[in-house]
Amino acid sequence: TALIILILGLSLGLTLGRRNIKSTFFSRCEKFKEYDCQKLWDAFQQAYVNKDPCKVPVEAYDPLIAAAPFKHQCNKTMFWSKTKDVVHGLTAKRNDCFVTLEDTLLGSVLDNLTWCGKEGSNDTFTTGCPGWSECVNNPVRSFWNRSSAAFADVACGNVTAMLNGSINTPFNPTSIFASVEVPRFIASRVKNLNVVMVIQKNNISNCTDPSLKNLRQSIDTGITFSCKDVSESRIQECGSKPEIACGACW
Ligand code: C8R
Repeated sequence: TALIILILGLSLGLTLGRRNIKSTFFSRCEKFKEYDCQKLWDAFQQAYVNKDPCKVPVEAYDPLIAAAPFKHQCNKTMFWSKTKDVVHGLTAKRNDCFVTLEDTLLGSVLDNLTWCGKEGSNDTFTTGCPGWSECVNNPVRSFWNRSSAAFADVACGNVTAMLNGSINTPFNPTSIFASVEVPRFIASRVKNLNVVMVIQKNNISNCTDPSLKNLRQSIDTGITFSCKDVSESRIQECGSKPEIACGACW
């Protein structure tokens, strides 16, 4: 009987785990009225299901991206690197000013989730999946690389990026922001890149950091670059004062 209970427990756990990501996907997806969530779930699954979880290239998500294209959000696009919490604390309150990838359908549906498939199975697993750096072509990493590329492709006008002044290299070449998004900013679409350096009490870098010089030098010459050191509390204030105009916040 112990064995039967164990097997029942395992299969129940498996079913629940699976239903979990699917139901999370659907409940988050249904908040976006104009999309067919079943169609998107199918497009999502085909990217990794029945595959070795270390052999899911970024292109595997092309059909998913095609099924949920980003709308143009000129002047509002917000990028970030190592500042997720500050940024989302702000955009939760000021989405009239800034739109992050997590404010779009794809970003919001898959935020904070882990998933992978397995060869010879049509299931979605949420445990035992490769970690971010375990292999490059893992399902989660490829998704964020692919969706970040698509998100950067539609950025235009005034673009904002929040970087972290509490780390050594705020503009880190290995980040998605540096390696995937910035290279896709082209002067015919993006006019200004405005970096907001988030300054906490014990900051160790700011806009004068050498990595910011690299950023300034790596962008297309037609794009105007600016960087401003702004305290974290000031950014939080911006979120709680909806009467302040978007551009006048810092
Ligand atoms: N972007 C990348 N990664 C994202 C993401 C997103 O929108 N949303 C989530 N949840 N993640 P980091 P970065 C997860 O190292 O590498 C876009 C992924 O699991 O602080 O420069 C976004 O448009 C991934 O492991 O920053 C933003 O501009 C970490 O968060 C950059 O790319 C990446 O967080 C941020 O990517």
